[in-house]
Amino acid sequence: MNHSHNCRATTSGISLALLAMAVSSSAQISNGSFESGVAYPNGPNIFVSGTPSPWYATSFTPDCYDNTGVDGWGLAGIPAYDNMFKGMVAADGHRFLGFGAGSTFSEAFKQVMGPLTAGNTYVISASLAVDDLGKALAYGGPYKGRGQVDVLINGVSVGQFAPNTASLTWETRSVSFVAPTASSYSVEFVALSDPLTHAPSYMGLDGIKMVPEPVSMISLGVGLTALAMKRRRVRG
Ligand SMILES: [Ca+2]
Repeated sequence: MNHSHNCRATTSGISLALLAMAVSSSAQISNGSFESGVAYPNGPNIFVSGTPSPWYATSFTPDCYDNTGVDGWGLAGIPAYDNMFKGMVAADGHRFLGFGAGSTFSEAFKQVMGPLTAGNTYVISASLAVDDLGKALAYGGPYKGRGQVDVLINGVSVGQFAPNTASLTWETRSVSFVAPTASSYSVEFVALSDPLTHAPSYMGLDGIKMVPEPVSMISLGVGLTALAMKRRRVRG
């Protein structure tokens, strides 16, 4: 076995260990997939927020959907709610959140999350879907738009999840931001109507995650590779 091969293998081991540390220590968002906690303590109710802790509604009443139907809006549909997201399976686990926006309202939900490192860049990603089949006339609809989702950190917008390109289909969306200096941090998602048609829009969100910007980890890898090459030159 030659010496340079050994060196490379060690470097790669260090990179993976650091990468794992960076990812495992970055669970700033809790319950990002809405899988834990009771969504509706007194049973599904369209006039009550279905946001399981530590999420809470900041505008109107976002709705929890549950593939199993044990809590939240069973996917068999509730007649009064016109079968919104009928047949939709969660992108991750068995629950997702639905929320809508029209000309006079924008539903929103929020949580106080774990600490961030000020000045570092983070990426928030999620699965986004839209039910644009024109249902729920009595509840802010008909929802025919493909809306977007405003992402706020400490009450300040850091970008939007762009509208879906297909109906009832989970698509991955992300925005990145530089963490401000603050004593605590919150993340909030606000439903926005269709940016083109302004039609009321009803979206689903699931699998919300926050991780350090991959670029910084690539830089780390480049740094370690440079270090390894330097060592190799010295030893070789
Ligand atoms: Ca989920």
